[in-house]
Amino acid sequence: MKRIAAALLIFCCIALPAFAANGYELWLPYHKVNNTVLAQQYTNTFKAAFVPGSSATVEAIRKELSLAIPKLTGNAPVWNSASSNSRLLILRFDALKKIDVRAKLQPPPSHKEGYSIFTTSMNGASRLIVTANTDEGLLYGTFHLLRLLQSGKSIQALNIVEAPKLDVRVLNHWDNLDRHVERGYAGQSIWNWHTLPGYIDQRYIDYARANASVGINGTVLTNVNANALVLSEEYISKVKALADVFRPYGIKVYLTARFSAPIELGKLKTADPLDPEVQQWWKNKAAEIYRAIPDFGGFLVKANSEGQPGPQNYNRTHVDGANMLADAVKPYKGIVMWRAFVYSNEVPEDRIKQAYNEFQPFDGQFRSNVLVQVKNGPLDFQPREPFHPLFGAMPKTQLMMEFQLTQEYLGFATHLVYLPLLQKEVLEANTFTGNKPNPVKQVLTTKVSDSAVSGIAGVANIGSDLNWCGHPFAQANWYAFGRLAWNPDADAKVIAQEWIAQTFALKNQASAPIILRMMLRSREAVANYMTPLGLTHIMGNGHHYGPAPWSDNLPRPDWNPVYYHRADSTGIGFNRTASGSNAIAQYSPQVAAQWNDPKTCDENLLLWFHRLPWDFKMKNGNTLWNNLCLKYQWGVNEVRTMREEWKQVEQAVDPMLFKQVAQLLNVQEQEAVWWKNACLLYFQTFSKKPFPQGVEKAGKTLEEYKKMRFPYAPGNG
Ligand code: BDP
Repeated sequence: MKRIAAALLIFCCIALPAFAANGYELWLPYHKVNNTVLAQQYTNTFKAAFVPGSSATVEAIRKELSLAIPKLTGNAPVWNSASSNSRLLILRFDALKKIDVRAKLQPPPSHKEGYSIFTTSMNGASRLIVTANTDEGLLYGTFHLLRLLQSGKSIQALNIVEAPKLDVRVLNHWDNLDRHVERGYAGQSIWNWHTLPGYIDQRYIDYARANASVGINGTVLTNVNANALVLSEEYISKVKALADVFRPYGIKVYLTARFSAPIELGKLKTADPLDPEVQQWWKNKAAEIYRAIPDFGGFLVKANSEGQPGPQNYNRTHVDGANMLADAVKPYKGIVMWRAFVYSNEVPEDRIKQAYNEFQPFDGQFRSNVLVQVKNGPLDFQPREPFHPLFGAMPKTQLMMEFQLTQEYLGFATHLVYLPLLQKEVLEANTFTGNKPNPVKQVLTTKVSDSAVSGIAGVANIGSDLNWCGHPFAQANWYAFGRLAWNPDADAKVIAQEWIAQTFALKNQASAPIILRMMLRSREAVANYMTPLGLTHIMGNGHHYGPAPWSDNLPRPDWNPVYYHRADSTGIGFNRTASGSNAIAQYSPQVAAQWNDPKTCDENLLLWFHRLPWDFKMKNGNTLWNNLCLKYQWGVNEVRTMREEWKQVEQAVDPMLFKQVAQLLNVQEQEAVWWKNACLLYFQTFSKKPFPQGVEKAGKTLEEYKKMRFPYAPGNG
């Protein structure tokens, strides 16, 4: 018996370090600070901490510090009951002002979520102060402070003033009530609807902590392909249980509203938005939800898109539909996020033009509590797309951005792709609308009216996997989404550095820049081994796994890859200039002028806008065919470099994590090679040209690639 116990003990001791690196703690592992000077500085500061108040949010702040500080410093924080003798003060500004009227204070910004962190002398002694106008501001300030501690920064002389640049910073969960996550690659939905409301999984709390730590202040719990059931009385009580968990962390819940819910739940004959009974049904439903959840955020709606019901079923418009819901939630300060991801079943129009065509004419007609949620890219979250032409084209409508964090089109959860680089490309893109520089990020942050709220959404990459996101590096995309949502001006590289510093307990600091290089490399790598030079949407049908540029068997032409690349013996690409679909005319004249000419068009968007012969001469003097081949090869080579870089950090990272990422990078390399070979062999049937020097031979035949089937690829449907 004793021997078993001893063996168990040894086993636990061996198992523990590995458990610590399983990724569950995300970027909040609070690793022990190994710099003794800093550890002492932190310990001293937290030896006398004054965090007054009894609200649930202040409780959450104290709880977080009680968790973090002992792990970071080895010493628990000591809570003072008075400000005198306290080295750290975390309290609201109105209370702070009363403590020492002569002290030099850094007031927080007026924004309700803003805060300031500064060092000053109070009553003759040096103090570290976190202050804000609200408890949420204090929470964000506390997490900022913890970020500094986790990154090994000195906190002796601080002067930080922060406020978010966007109001609504939400995750969109494409989670079904049966726990299947549409386009989810990290397990099941974390919402266990069956055991709610009685059972509160610790995960819900940890999810809230993680979001609050990066400033995410909302969560849409359910799939855009919505189920009306979530609006039933039974489910509202489950949603309320989650809302109660999230509230202390400044997070509001939102639900997707199925447009036909009045018929399905309310047994009405119609869901016509102009029908008074329908309007009343939604008003009653809103009242019912707000009775249970007074700070309910509002609705997200996918209507008349990919088979979802909507106002057009009744010959009404998106404006009629959105405004009806907006009126229902307005008394409670709720909002409606109405998606612009629509394309018509009937019109044989270039698919990427359709959202603009349908929405732009409605500029100025939406209620002020409606945000039109525009996907990144006029098509659909591809590895690279030009910015959506609606940005800048609806100056009287509040538009919000929808980024996709789950990697539906970027290698699922097996490819390491650091998405903020892709996102920054778009946020910084200049729309040139209004005859002035007007980057997409400015369109998002500019309020179109005094009562408007601004926003941004990220389609979550979170599931029940132990490490939440499947790929350990996919956590960086969740982290960075929050940071960019807070401040779209932020630098993607700096965010990656922050994430690395907090997440990994690196045994040597020389490894951090190597990991950073891998992450920075990953964005161009994926665009090149999947869809270089502006190619798009050439993945497998339905599940979207792997390459299938030959696919042409789906009923709608614009669901098939052949529709997008249009390769034949005369060339490749989609002509979107005036002589083609003229999608280019949806952009401002400056932007259109640049992209209209293949000589001035960004090469990485070339085949998005142009159809060109295989021997078209590109800027480097090489033909289009040769460039295409070399780009694919370059993408593959970059993944190989990432693999080599990861090997260099083996000694610095946890062994289990090392092995996990090493294996995933092997898969990524194999899949990059698969993409390159399958696409080039297929395009070669039209170009009839050999691979140029430097491009590896394909290991399989085109027929072999075409035969590959993946009936159980995850995330589908
Ligand atoms: C597509 C996805 C599909 C989503 C749709 C959407 O394949 O699963 O429902 O977008 O965003 O990219 O509505």
